[in-house]
Amino acid sequence: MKVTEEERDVAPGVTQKLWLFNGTAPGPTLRGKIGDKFKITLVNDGSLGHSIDFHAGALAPDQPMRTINPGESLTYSFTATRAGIWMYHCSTMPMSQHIANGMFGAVVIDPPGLAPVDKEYLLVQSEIYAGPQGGVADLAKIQAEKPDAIVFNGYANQYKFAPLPAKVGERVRIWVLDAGPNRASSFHVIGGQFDTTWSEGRFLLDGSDPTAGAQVLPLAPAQGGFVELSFPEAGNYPFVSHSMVDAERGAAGVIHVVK
Ligand SMILES: [Cu+2]
Repeated sequence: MKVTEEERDVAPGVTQKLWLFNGTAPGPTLRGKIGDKFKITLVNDGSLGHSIDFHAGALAPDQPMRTINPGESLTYSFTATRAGIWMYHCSTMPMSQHIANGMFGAVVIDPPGLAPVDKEYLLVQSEIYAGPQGGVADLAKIQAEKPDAIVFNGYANQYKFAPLPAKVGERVRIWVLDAGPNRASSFHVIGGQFDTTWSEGRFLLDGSDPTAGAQVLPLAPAQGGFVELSFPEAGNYPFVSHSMVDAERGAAGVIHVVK
């Protein structure tokens, strides 16, 4: 995985010099199953020290999570022994700024026996504390917890501009990770009800009781899970963080459902 520092748009008209894993924020989603061994080479092609911390594996952090200087690399190996959508992030201080400036992503380790679905999406919620145009995340705004935007997959309102498609009656699974760095997420689909929710290692609802449903998937910073639902009729179903000020800051999109 290569760390670079590159300009990216994070909202209409807002460009920031992000710190990135493999050129995107969120970084690439890694996926595997219980027992898989992951071996990641981290290469620092940036101008500052950076590092990586994978929540998906348990190990002594001292060496693999160490900060490396520009031009250096390290190898990080872990074995996935527990299912979930696990955060990874740069852990170089100030960590809040490294995460807010783009250094986060997801590792999905599928729960054994998870049934296939018709459509699967993955959303990572994060916060934008815009620095000057073309600059990096504003540390004073981060420390004051005053975000300019809350975003799914790195760009404010992107799925309002390009809705996620689904069909009436299809089973849709949406994985959600709250990368923070600071704010919780209350993931909700307007007009939808979740018949299945899974978070942090267990089903909250396993879909077996047709009279049981959920309206949100609550996630503290760094928590993740998934929801499943199907749509009763064609239409445009918005999804939001139901922390409403965050939805209004850009944590909102649309699922476009057709017959
Ligand atoms: Cu970093």
